[in-house]
Amino acid sequence: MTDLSDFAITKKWPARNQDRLQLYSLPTPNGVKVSIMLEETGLAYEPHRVDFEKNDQTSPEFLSLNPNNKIPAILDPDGPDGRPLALFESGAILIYLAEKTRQFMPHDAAGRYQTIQWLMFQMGGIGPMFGQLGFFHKFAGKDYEDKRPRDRYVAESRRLLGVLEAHLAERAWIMGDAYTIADIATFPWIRNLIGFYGAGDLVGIADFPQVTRALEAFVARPAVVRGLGIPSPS
Ligand SMILES: N[C@@H](CCC(=O)N[C@@H](CS)C(=O)NCC(=O)O)C(=O)O
Repeated sequence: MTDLSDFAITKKWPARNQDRLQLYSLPTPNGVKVSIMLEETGLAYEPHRVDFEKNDQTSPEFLSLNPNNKIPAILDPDGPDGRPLALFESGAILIYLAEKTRQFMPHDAAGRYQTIQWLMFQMGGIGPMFGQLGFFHKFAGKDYEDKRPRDRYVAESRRLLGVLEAHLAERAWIMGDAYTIADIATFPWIRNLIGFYGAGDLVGIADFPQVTRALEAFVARPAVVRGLGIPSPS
């Protein structure tokens, strides 16, 4: 049996089943990418809630796995060569899980690189830009008198939505007929922009019907419905 006790994170979040992949997360747009992926693949795993209200993400145990104090992170007892693997950064985790299970990533080389390209588009563009828009529209930044930072992120978010809109005009999903980790990375952020951030009108979401059409298909998937609530409050 694999022994995960060498990993300090298991002192704070004990692994009940040492053979299962351990997920440390919270249902935020970055966190649910991994819970949705795990639900889609059917891999057995144990979710652990990292409570931001208790600053769990800056605890020494969490930092031992991710020095960047951000969820999601995983610890897989059955990593490459059968050895445990700890990983942070949602994009890296999605690629790892896709390759481990051979699911949600095309098997041909060109399709694989194009999927990674759209995953990077989310990681480097949609996530950071929408996140800044959330700060200036919904959180502390909304009280700033100077609206230029907010407007900058509105414009950039609209531009990114336009890129996605044009791409989806001829495709069911980002990679065409195949539903992939690029969709699993992207649609939680679109949902968050419209829902939690309440920024749909601000970015003119009605101008992006292909994006909202694909979002509706995404949130209708049973694994997505489950993943959006994991880890649940204890
Ligand atoms: N690039 C990282 C971003 C992760 C991230 O920003 N996580 C947020 C929640 S969505 C977080 O953990 N924030 C806690 C903090 O900054 O203290 C990834 O995709 O995994």
